[in-house]
Amino acid sequence: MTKIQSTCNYCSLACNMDFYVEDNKIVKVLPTKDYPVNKGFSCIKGLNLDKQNTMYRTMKKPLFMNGNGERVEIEWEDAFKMVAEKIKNTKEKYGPDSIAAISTGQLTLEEMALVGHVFRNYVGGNMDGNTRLCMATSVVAHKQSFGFDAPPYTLNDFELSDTIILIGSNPVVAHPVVWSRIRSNNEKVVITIDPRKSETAINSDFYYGIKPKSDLILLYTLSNLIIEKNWIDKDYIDKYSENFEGFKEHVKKYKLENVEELTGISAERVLELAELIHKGKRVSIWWTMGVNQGYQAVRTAQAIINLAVMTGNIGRPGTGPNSLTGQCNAMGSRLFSNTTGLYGGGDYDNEKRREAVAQALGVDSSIFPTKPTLPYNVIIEKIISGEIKALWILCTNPRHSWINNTQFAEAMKKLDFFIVQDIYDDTDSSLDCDLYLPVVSGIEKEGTIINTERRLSKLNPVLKKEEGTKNDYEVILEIGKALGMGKLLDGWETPRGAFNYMKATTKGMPCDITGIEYEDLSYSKGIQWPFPAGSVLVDNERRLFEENIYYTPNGKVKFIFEDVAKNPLSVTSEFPYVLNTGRGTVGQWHTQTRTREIPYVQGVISKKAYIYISKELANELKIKDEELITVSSINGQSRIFTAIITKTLPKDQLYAPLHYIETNSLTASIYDTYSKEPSYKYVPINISKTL
Ligand SMILES: Nc1nc2c(c(=O)[nH]1)N[C@H]1C(S)=C(S)[C@@H](COP(=O)(O)OP(=O)(O)OC[C@H]3O[C@@H](n4cnc5c(=O)[nH]c(N)nc54)[C@H](O)[C@@H]3O)O[C@H]1N2
Ligand SMILES: Nc1nc2c(c(=O)[nH]1)N[C@H]1C(S)=C(S)[C@@H](COP(=O)(O)OP(=O)(O)OC[C@H]3O[C@@H](n4cnc5c(=O)[nH]c(N)nc54)[C@H](O)[C@@H]3O)O[C@H]1N2
Ligand code: SF4
Ligand SMILES: [Mo]
Repeated sequence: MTKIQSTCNYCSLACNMDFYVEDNKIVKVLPTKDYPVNKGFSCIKGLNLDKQNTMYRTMKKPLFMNGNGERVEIEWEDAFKMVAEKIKNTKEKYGPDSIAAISTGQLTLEEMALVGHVFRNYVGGNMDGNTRLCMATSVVAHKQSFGFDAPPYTLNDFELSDTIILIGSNPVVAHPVVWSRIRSNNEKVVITIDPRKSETAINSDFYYGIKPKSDLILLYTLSNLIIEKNWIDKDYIDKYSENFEGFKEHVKKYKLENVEELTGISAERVLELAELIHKGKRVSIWWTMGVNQGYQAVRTAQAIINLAVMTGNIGRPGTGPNSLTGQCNAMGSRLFSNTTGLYGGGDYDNEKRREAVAQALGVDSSIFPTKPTLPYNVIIEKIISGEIKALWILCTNPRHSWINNTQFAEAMKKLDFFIVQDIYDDTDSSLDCDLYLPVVSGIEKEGTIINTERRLSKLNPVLKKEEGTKNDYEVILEIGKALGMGKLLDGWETPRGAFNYMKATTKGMPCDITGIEYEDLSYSKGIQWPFPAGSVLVDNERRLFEENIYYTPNGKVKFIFEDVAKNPLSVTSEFPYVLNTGRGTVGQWHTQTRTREIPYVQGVISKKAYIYISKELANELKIKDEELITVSSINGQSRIFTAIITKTLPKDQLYAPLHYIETNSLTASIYDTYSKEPSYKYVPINISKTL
């Protein structure tokens, strides 16, 4: 029996697991004992990583949808040629803007880099990632405030904090290993701010039930109060930040008198929260999708950053304004997918940066686009308007996960050519595509993953893949060859080569990893960026900004703020309730393509879409537990759900897990102004008994 250490490629913690393998079969999976992230623990998804492509085995060969609407198997060579021809012909006829690709935060760093090279650098098409649905808000907030997309913390800050504030974050369900670390000792205060009494809220010391999407008002009021009480760290503000005076003036209008009406939290309780922050010696504030997915999300994330900075809770152990990522390699996608920014961070319109990246890759800088890609929502809109004709999606399932997902169904119909690269041929997106490219799952491939605390770890092939099957890297490389990239693919032949290119692009950047050898990542404890050449690893837990120098031109962190805007969609008399959406259970992963293979999960979860409704509303409308109800959305769609009565919701709110396709049929096309991240968590709806 051989023990192979690899990385869990579900959530952004990227736990390490030991796979015991005999005769190319996994006999046992155990969490790696001394890995700094999970320290011998894991959740049910990690323990069941062996169950992928077993019950729903994908094809070995591509499937082409012929003129009669039948899917026929074709040879790989023909598929590569077909993709290349379609891309070239469409580009010739309609220009490079007529083709698009959507990638993901769940591929490896090397796969992302290669597809960016093929599709953005060479083809010149638009390419965004599903990270837009998830992390775009944090990216923009970090870039503007810190000068670089740099989550400052190390996971050990959870243990080191004496006061932990979770805003729009439900780690009990979404980051279970983190939750066990939060609760590893009872000496700290855990505070949760969420419109519903989530699994995390129930287990917290303090819970603040906030009106949906009113966090910005709460944070500004809290800041004003803390400034008035002089509970700020004046020395830190003076030395290391910019525009505090502007912020101080700005928040003056956010007064305790109005806070209850606007946020649902009483003045006394806001004062209590301010006192808890003031009393804490090491306060950390963690946010996830309840903040990122909103119409004014970037400014909300920045209000958290402002609060941490002005109270001196940054750059020290156990502190920080800390954004938790979602998908295993969201951080890799943010730095190396070549979509919204250039490889290694930095902007497309920065000529110096284009030159530096060109030098690292040994190419002429003219191959790089000079502007960022069109964002996801614009790509979909342009497919519908007929301007984008061909789409290639990799490792994402937007027919289910895209906001207002019937819009994606409409887009699919409009496309001249739709390519899906997935481990399953029966996802909601792959079922109706023109060309399905089957790939093996994470346990049969290699590469690098960067987790939420900037830690690089290695995905190692646990099993040898079957002959005739292909992994993502091979498929993308072959498409590049078929497109005629020739010498432009020199050095890209293997994931190791791609890693070395990417490493070179980071030289001198905040995320410098020039000191990391690809080989050294295997069987290691992972390495957090930055790690420039010549670095010596002294500690496995490193946080940023310990020297209080930021990545902005003047080295100071910026206070950024604006007036609270009105939600573009509010409840009306016709749609009087708010639908909130998010994760349902630890065992269910997004669109459930993978977790449907875990028998323990299948044994306990609902097979049909369900929605939580408060006891009060159910009583008023005479809805019984487990009765079917029809939910109609302001977006014009209605769907049937099983009603589950709960005590965790206020009367006027309902909650539906995103794991069922019905949920996103109801969400509405609203995005944050700066990040274009969808506002998944607020939809005006109405409900009725299903007749
Ligand atoms: N089991 C499981 N784990 C996962 C995933 C999964 O699919 N399944 N997905 C992974 C991914 S990609 C991600 S991004 C993370 C997401 O991790 P989380 O963001 O923690 O999960 P969500 O359930 O989307 O949302 C968190 C909370 O935000 C709250 N919320 C909604 N609106 C508001 C608001 O206006 N204000 C505040 N303060 N809170 C609000 C919701 O009620 C919810 O409890 O989970 C990761 N982990
Ligand atoms: N209503 C609502 N909607 C949401 C959210 C919400 O909170 N509320 N959250 C949003 C967020 S944060 C996220 S991250 C998105 C997630 O949305 P998606 O990315 O669409 O969801 P997944 O189910 O993770 O899709 C991943 C796909 O990749 C395939 N796959 C797995 N491994 C591999 C591989 O190695 N290679 C390839 N090529 N394919 C592979 C899987 O079979 C699956 O089809 O959903 C978003 N949608
Ligand atoms: S907590 Fe996340 S990374 Fe760890 S085993 Fe579970 S899904 Fe995998
Ligand atoms: Mo996500």
